[in-house]
This record gives sequence, C-alpha cells and structure tokens, in this order.
Amino acid sequence: MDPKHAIVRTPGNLYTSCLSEHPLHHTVSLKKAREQHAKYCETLSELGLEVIHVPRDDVFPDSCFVEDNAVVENGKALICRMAKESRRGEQPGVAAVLEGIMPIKWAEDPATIEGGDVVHAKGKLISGLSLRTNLEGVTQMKEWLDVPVATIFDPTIMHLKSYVTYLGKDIMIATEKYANHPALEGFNILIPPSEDEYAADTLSVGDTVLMAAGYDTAQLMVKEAGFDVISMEVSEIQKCDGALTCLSILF
Ligand code: CIR
Repeated sequence: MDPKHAIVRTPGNLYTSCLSEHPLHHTVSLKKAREQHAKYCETLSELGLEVIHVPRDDVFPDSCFVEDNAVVENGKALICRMAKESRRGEQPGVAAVLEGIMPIKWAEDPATIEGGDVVHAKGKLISGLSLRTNLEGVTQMKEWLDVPVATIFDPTIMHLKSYVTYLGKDIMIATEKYANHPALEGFNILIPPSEDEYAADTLSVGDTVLMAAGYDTAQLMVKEAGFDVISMEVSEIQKCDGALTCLSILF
C-alpha cells in the first residue's frame, strides 16, 4: 500500500555532534543540514504525503533520524529500543505523535531494534540482525506487528537499509554482498556498482524514488527499471552516517 503520511523531525541544535564514522564528519554544517532536510520535507509533501513534524529536539544529536525510532506496519507501531545509549531518549517525541494515530508498544530490554534495519516489502518485513538490532528485537517486532519477518544476519553493519531497499513492483536495490541472500528470494534485484553503494538507500513513494545525488549510474538503473527518480542533495546527512530513509517514517 502506498504511504500517505511521513513523520519527520528537523535536525536539532546538537546535530553536528551526531554519531558518525564518516571521514568528513567534522565538516557537517547544521545550516545546510536543515536546508537539505527542509527540501526533503517539501519533496514528500509535493508527492502527496501529509508531512507530520515531531517537535524539534535539541538534546539528542541524532534525533532527526526518526526512522530508527519506530517501525510501523499493519496499522501499529513498535517504538524501538535504540542500541546506542546516546540515542535512548529520542523516542518519546515520536511515540507521542504515533500514539495519537495508532496503537503503539515499546520494545523492551533485552531487545535492541532500530527502524533503519527494517525493509518493508509487500506486507512483509526483512530485518537486519546487525550492530543495532538483535534477535529479541526482531521477535518483539514480529509479535506486536503480526507480520512475517525474514532476517539477514550481519553483525558488522549498522543498518540493513544502507544496503537494501525496496523500490516497488517486486524490485529491490541491493549491494552485491546481499543480492543473493535467501531473504530477498522472489524479488528482482538491481545491484549498483560498488562506487554507488550509498545510493542503495532509496525512498519510494508510489512509482517515484528519492535517491542521493551524485550516484548517476545507480539512478539510471532505477530509471531504466521504470521508476521516476528525484535526486536529493543529502551531503550533510551522509556525513552523520545517515541516508534518505533515515529521515522519515512513512505509513
Ligand atoms: C547513528 O549512528 O545512529 C546516526 N548517526 C545515523 C543513523 C542513520 N539511520 C538510518 O540509517 N536509519
């Protein structure tokens, strides 16, 4: 089902202190990040989504990455238990908004789970078992949301969606490492060239796919597969180890 709503949250005052291993982290500009975020929100709105803004948070540096705070499926939301201590405390703002719209449940210790690990594809979920999401997190998600969940185990990665996203029409974009994983069986897979791997984190709204600017080959592959592509500048998001999906919860 095509999404109708997008939950977003503007980068807060401490954004430049985000968790990041990106070599250009020290050059992050808050002003530019806010401009890129505003353009992202405007684009989602132009695509017909109701954009719901969670009040800005100036305490938790990574709070604009709302995707990680909750998983929504089947008209319900699981509020995530973040793996990183420095991110625990972002969720109440997002939970307060979701609670007004649908039933919610908080993931509980010993679960850790972050929405950046969870690919939504045709009523089922494919979740990373990663540095951020453990088996207990997946079990609680599966039980509360009442959906089938396939898993991809890779304890070396932060989030699965940095490598695998669902475009629509049974087509996934996935980096070489995951393209033949049994969890993706039944989907047609586009594999971007290694220098374009960052572009595997895509955000689909109907037949339109938002993709990071600067990855022309990956964009062309997606266009040739029959999608409209909107190229987005996300340099200041990338410097905080974020990408397109991280900035919203679509439902
Ligand atoms: C973090 O390390 O948690 C943030 N700096 C980036 C989170 C990106 N979120 C995502 O990929 N879903």
